[in-house]
Amino acid sequence: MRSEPVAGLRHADELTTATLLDLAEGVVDAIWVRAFHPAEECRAALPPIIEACERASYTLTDDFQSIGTSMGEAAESAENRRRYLRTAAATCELIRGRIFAGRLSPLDRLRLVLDELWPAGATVARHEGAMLLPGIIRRWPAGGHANPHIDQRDVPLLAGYGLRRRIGTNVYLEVPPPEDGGHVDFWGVYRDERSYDAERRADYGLDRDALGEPVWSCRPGQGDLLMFDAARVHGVRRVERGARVTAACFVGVRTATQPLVLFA
Ligand SMILES: O=C(O)CCC(=O)C(=O)O
Repeated sequence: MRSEPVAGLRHADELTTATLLDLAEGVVDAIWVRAFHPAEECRAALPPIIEACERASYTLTDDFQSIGTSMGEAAESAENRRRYLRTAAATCELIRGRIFAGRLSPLDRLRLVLDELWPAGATVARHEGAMLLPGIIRRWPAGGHANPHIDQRDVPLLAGYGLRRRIGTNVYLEVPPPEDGGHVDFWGVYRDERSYDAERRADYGLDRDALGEPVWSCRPGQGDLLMFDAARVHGVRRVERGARVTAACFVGVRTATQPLVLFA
């Protein structure tokens, strides 16, 4: 693997203007805020999430379930891209109206907080006037995992933005019991997305066995928020028991004088 080796990860434990700017500039690698969203509100959202996951179909992999068509899926074909744009508003309404049912969802709250903290505010990303999906829900049942991967900036729906950084952003609504996996493991960084493409597996991501030990592993608690540079190779360790549920999006960074853009 040609990513740059690192000795460990620097992370901040508060979300402030200063830590966001540090993450945007690569001064810190991650922001990990404990108990960002109240645990009882995470728990209340789980039954409608399970119900919606049973109905949803994620086409890229069987390794986890997803409510909403993701940017990763949209990047696979023109038909997926059309579906992504066609379904974004309905997915947003399902998550806001049925799943969080009158309570502020963690990603809606995050968007407000980012709008207040970032010098030029934060908004939903758009493509030719159409809203991109601002958030998605993912569920890993026992046995679920995600291969190590990066999330690329160079994808068609984001082309107009010229993003300097793509920040992976997850709020953990359910986590497996301690010792039962679900960690987010981190390795090195790909500066050049084409070299990542050259090493990709046929399904998605990279071979975990070829990467060696992760440089940092985060085991988030229920309600925690984790934000990290998505150019850094990351993967979800296999869930041995229980389940893992996240509210996920990406935060796109241009410069401090341009708004952050959110998409999933
Ligand atoms: O669920 C997580 O903790 C990380 C998910 C992931 O791989 C990503 O956000 O790209």
